[in-house]
Amino acid sequence: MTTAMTANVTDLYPSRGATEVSTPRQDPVVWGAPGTPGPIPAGDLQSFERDGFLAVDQLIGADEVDVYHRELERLIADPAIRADERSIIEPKSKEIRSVFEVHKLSEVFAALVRDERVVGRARQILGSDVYVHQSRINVKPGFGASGFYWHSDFETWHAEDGLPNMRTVSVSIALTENHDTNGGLMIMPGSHRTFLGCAGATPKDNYKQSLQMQDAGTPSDEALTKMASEYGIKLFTGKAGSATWFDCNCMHGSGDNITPFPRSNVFIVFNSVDNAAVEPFAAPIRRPEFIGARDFTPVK
Ligand code: 6CS
Ligand code: FE
Repeated sequence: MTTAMTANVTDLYPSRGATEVSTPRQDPVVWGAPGTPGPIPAGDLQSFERDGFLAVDQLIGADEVDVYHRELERLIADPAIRADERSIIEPKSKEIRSVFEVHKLSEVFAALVRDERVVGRARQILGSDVYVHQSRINVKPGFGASGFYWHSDFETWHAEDGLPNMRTVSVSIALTENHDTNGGLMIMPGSHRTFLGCAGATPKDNYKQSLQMQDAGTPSDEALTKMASEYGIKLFTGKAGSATWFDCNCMHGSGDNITPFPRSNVFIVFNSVDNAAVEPFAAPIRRPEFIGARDFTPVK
């Protein structure tokens, strides 16, 4: 067991050392006590515990989707947003790939974060008040937008952002239809119960490259083959307004989008206020606050 002491916090999940190393999950998946009131029915919480994810067919209505989709279009058409360091540009097409901290850039997305259908589910899963660790819109335009290689978000959020425990949940809300052809989210069901510590130290300023194409923190082919054979791979499709909630440690990724149909979503990461970021567990410096928040104010 690595006992790297970072601000007096034991490193439960070693990663980015010389070799790849698996550690069984040492945290609950659903932190809320059984029967905790909230929007998620008990049966769905149980499947979230088992699979590491929960699909919601219509988290927001079609009319609301138009509001959020128009807001996304407004943001990506704004030259000031494009020039902002919070915008990540597609390496090939030079189109906007993602815009981070949308809950601060846009009152429309700030309202979505506070919506009980959204934050209420996060509180129920995490069993506490929550704050936004990260938010982004992923545009994934058509005609070649590149995907996101296999990874565990928690591996990065632990190693680079200093989240001590697996008490973090993400929601991806589709703003355009997620077909089975335009680069949808893929998750290995059940993979959240094993932490895969990746080999290879984190380069300084890693985020400048990792948000376009992740390298540090990506699993080996052997590990991925073993996990995919054991867990399988589920592709998430759904209409605009559908959502996928997934545990921070799910092994997931998405393919390129070579169709003409954009696969745009808004992605919000809720962290428990009892799991606030400390110093990175396996990186030389913190990532910028627009990627890993340091404002732990609970969402009210
Ligand atoms: O590094 C991160 O925080 C981001 N990277 C990916 C590929 N997924 C999670 C997160 O948005
Ligand atoms: Fe991810």
